[in-house]
Amino acid sequence: MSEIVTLQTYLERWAGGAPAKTAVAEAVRAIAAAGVGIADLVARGPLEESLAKIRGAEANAGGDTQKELDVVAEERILAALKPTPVAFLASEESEALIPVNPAGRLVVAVDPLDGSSNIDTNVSVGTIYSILPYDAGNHADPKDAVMRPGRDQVAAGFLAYGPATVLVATFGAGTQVFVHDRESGDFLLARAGVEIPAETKEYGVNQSNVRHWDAPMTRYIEDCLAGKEGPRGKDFNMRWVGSMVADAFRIFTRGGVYLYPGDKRKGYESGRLRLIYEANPVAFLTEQAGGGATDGKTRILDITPHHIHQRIPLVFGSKAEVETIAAYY
Ligand code: AHM
Ligand code: MG
Repeated sequence: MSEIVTLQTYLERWAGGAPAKTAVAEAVRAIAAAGVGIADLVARGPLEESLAKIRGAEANAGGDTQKELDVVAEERILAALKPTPVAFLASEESEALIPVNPAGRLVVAVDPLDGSSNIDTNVSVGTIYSILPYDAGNHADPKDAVMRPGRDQVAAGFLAYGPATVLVATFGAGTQVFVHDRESGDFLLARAGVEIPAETKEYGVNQSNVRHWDAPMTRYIEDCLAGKEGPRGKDFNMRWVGSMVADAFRIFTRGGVYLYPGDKRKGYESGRLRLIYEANPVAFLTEQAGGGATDGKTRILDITPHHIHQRIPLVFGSKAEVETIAAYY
């Protein structure tokens, strides 16, 4: 029987006692622990109906409506990070950076609850995180620490609260899948060194937006829809959960591509996903699993953000298919 490796053991081995890595390990452990609490809330489904309620008339920092669970999830993550070496938290739900621990040497960026529109539908939702170094001496404004291209991330990952609560994590040396074991309470390593198949016949996109898309995107999907007889010479399948974490988990399991392009709707010119706490962590995980991530023209991890809550067109998944899509652009 192969060795059972808990998240704790994995993190200790990875950090090897090095202070900088131990700090990252502490932050990831805290986020995972907060995630277990959020998963418990999500699992109560309609028994916690109020969590799916829209908060007053409030919109979050990105201009979306805020649900009760969005805010509760942020509070849980912030509380879990307090005793860790994290200096600041950037969150989808808060306009400005939130101070966490003045002695911290990391910044964490999170989407506390990804897939908010699915909260009351018993469909997977999740938490996405990105971890970057913070140096009080170098970063005059703490915001400078998060306004970095994604290639500077030291770790990233997401939790998906589905039939299983999973943690997909990278520390820059491959992508690992951990599964929360309800019996022991631990996250157990289930798949090490995930490899996304380079080729695929499966794409995920919100096709109801077709009339708003630009020409390259429309042409790509038309060619997929044309199937065997079309220019792609193969029949495609379509899957769209509407929670990026769930779509990403499927891609990490069997390949595929996820697309959220920019479109002509007001506010969607750069798509829907946020660069710093959605696209960057998923791009890091994807590349570490042999896949690709682009905005159509530029590698996601090479884009320098100009705003904490900036959106970015996002295509990620099976490498060859991502390259094909980039070629349409
Ligand atoms: P959220 O963080 O507010 O939940 O928004 C991000 C979500 C993604 O999880 C999902 O893929 C996408 O938005 C769905 O958007 P749409 O409802 O336009 O299809
Ligand atoms: Mg999200």
